[in-house]
Amino acid sequence: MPASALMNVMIKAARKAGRALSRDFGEVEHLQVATKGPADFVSRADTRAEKMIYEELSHARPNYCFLMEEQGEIEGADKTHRWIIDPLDGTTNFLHGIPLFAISIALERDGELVAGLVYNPVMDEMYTAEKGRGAYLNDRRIRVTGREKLEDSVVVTGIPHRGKPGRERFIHECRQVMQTAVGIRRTGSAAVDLCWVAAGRFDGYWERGIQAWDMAAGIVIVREAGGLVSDMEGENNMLTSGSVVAGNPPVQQELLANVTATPAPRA
Ligand code: 2AM
Ligand code: CA
Repeated sequence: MPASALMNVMIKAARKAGRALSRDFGEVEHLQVATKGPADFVSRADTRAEKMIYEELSHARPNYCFLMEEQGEIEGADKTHRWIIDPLDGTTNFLHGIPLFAISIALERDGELVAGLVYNPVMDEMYTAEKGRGAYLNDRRIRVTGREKLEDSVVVTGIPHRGKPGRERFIHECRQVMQTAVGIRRTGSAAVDLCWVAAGRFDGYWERGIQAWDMAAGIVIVREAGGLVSDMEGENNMLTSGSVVAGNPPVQQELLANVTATPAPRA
């Protein structure tokens, strides 16, 4: 299916920012040896990519609202539309020279996620989906896996970062899932995790404590690839609760049941 006018706008913004991020990623390698470290450089790359995306999208759709990782909320005259943007998901990977990071752009209409794009510029993987139109990796239609049981599944998760709450609970959830799943993976980018579920590389994904911009685009992509996405309550409040469970339909259900199976420590 040819990309819609809306998706072409999103793709143009992502490609432009992706070129800049790729260049900066090349630089990071040199900076690894510098005593000061590349953290400031990466944060500048991040901010620059966000500005590029913001400029492209606000030019093409002048009245839409924005929610962005770096600049936060920007109100527009059209309250029915909101872009949700992460210019660099997987910052820690980027900083360490690991080529697993992505640009994430989602569009909400009347509070509902209707379009998502995730672009990993190093692998040149562009994931796109619009509600009712299917999910794509570059020009190829993608679908979630057909595995029916967690015991046959490889699932991916996110580990709470140093200084963040929820470590004990995470270890508890991991122990639960380890008892059944074939294996557990960790990429360091929530956007990549969701897209790799959509593309059938992982059968399921769970994580807590992430932000709306980490997951908004990926949620549309998983759903349009035939998968299910909910929060830890089995509800549709992922963006506000910060928790997410995704997968092909049976594995998503079983993973949700496992992760929430027994009372867990909150620390
Ligand atoms: P980011 O790279 O945009 O911050 C993976 O577990 C998710 O956690 C990623 O989507 C990543 O998004 C986010 N993340 C990385 N470092 C983090 C931190 N220190 N605190 C909270 N979230 C983080
Ligand atoms: Ca992020």
